[in-house]
Amino acid sequence: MANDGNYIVYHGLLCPKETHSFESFKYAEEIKVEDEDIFTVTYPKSGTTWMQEIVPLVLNGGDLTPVQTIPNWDRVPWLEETRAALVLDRLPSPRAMVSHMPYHLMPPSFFPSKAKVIYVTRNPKDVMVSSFHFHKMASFLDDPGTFDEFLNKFLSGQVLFGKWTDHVKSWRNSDLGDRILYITYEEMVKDLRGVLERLSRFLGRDLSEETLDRVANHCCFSNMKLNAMSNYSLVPQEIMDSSKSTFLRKGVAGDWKNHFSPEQDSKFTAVLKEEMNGTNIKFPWDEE
Ligand code: PPS
Repeated sequence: MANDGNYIVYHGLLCPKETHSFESFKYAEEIKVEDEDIFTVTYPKSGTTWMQEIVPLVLNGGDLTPVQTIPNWDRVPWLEETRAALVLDRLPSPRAMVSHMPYHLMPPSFFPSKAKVIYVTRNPKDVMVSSFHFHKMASFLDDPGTFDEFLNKFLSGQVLFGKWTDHVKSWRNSDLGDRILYITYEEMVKDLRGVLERLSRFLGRDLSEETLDRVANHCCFSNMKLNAMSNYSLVPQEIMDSSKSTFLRKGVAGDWKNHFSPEQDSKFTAVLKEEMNGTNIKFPWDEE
């Protein structure tokens, strides 16, 4: 591990010092994963906050109390962040956590356990756009530079948690069998109700039609944007400047089309195609 300005470097991955430390990674490595644990794993900007809202509601049968009273980072904490050591022991069972870790860097006790994983993937072009705006509003991250400069950093993996392709390939090639459920952000945008049904089956919860409707309604973008426990308005303005961009910014699929030039699109598509070559991993946005 090394220090690099705003970041620490963990196994070659850039992570913000604001929320991560050498101790927090050691804590994550040494955690005793329980069979009942549920991890939502994402490459940053793929739907983490959305799942921090959804998973507790699916687990508790749609009781809104935790999502209305506990900030998302304590309600469903990040495995690798500094707050984990403070809140993990207080989580109700089953424990729900989020993580940006690639597969091979999960805690050793995760692999032989029966813990479940929800892996959310998002069109990397939209991930990059979301991340670009996030870097503008988050004072604890380096300035992203121009859009073109940030695009090059994204493609070369000089961004938070490394290359998108490495992350996705690591989790898509996992040997977790029915311990892992793959969901895309785009499916959630298109049919949140359908995703909730899949999720509740995966998590062994039998939710009524009325509960599914209530959870879907609570977790729509416009309602989450109003929830102070989830919209990051509790974070001081000097750390996240909402006058530059809001954390829950647009919440749509395909915003990249408003940002990419035809040349940037061709380059991005070519690099990703090359890196995903031979993997048999197909996404709905590949055909766009
Ligand atoms: S982070 O920093 O990794 O935790 O970010 P993450 O939460 O993974 O991603 C942030 C993007 O998710 C969008 N988001 C939503 N979209 C639709 N509906 C709901 N309910 C929702 N909640 C969060 C959020 O707006 C960010 O995407 P952009 O494109 O920037 O709007």
